[in-house]
Amino acid sequence: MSIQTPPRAFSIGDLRIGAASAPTQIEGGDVASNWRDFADRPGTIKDGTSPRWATGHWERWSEDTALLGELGLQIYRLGIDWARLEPRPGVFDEDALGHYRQEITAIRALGVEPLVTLHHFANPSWFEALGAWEEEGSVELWLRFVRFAVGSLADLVTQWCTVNEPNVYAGGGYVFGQFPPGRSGAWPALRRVMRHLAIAHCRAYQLIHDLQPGAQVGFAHHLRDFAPLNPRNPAHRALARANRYIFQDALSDAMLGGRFPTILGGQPREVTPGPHYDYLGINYYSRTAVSKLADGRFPEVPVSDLDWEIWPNGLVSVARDLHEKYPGPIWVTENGTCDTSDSFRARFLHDHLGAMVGSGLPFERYYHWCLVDNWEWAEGQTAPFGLVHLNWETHERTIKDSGRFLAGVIAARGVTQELYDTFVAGQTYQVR
Ligand code: IFM
Repeated sequence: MSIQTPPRAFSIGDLRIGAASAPTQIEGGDVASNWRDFADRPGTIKDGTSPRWATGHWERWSEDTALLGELGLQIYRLGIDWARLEPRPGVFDEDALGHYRQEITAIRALGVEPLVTLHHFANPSWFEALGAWEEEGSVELWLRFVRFAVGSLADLVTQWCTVNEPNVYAGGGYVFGQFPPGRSGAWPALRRVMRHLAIAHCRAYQLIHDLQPGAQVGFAHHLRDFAPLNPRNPAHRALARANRYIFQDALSDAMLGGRFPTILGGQPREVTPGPHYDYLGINYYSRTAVSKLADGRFPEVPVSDLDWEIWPNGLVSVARDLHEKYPGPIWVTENGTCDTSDSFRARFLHDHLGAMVGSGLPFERYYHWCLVDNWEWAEGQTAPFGLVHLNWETHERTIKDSGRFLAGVIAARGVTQELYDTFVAGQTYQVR
């Protein structure tokens, strides 16, 4: 199967374009979180780095805000750090809140619309010590933070993303051992963590609407395009369906439809079935070729520097499947690629945007992951996804060609022949 190449030049219509980020990956500082503590354990992070350094955004936030303006981005997804805002149970840091208020005010002053994420993989250390999302009481503890955050920012923010990628968080931490708390094969724990995150989203959806009736609320669901490695092999086909259900579809039913299947422990008393979203948030990166209960990929396909298949058609197919069951506006809350030399990112952007606008689906927004190269969790500083290059020594930021390309697309409201010839025509994907 090959990538269906979109036309060289195309209009993006009303699609709004921006970038996304997460506090732990950019801010830096000695914040007492599960990720700081995990990174302190030898051997957990590929290059031994820590979120203590990240990109220095906490000090350089106004430089990064200026970059949003320079690139002409229309929307920006940023997170606020629970661990920073609630360093001790029930005690909120008003200075940190003031810092975020200043940043969000500056973002809005540029005409850029903020979408704020309330949980992006990071927990306060005190919450982690209580057993984190494995415990039923986790939901109430997090909702206390949500009440504080939304109540304190409601005059500046109306668009909220409750939870980022609950499946990746739970899988990374409890099955694959790459995320805190670093456990492997802990399937019963995985189930509890997913259940509690799903309840947390549904309850936050309700709570935010109670606090701010006009809010737009959703979550960022990591969706993969699962395909049988050998489509003629019935076991591969069955496993592709099973993987897909365990990884993403069961959570879609719980978090979008408010219907908790048995695999997630059945219907909780506190959640009423019915829609729990105002937009469909999709984080899409790649396709998985299935021959067993683990990630795999097809041979001889275009790949990123992390060896993830580049498969733009998959973005449309996961969005179509989700939208058929849960109709609504589609916001691509993340899409991007690890490209160390920026030698194929413009083509990646061209091909994904082209697939979206040619699909006939109601894609309203596209948040590129990410703005500035950032700290990529267990990969540390080794996996650059940014539109803007970061010098890790000096923290100097330099816009890449792919950033210039995306800026041009936003300004021209599409890919023009000139943009294509300047940025895309000379780029090819590596095939492995
Ligand atoms: O960096 C991450 C992000 O935090 C969540 N989604 C995937 C990105 C790339 O791995």
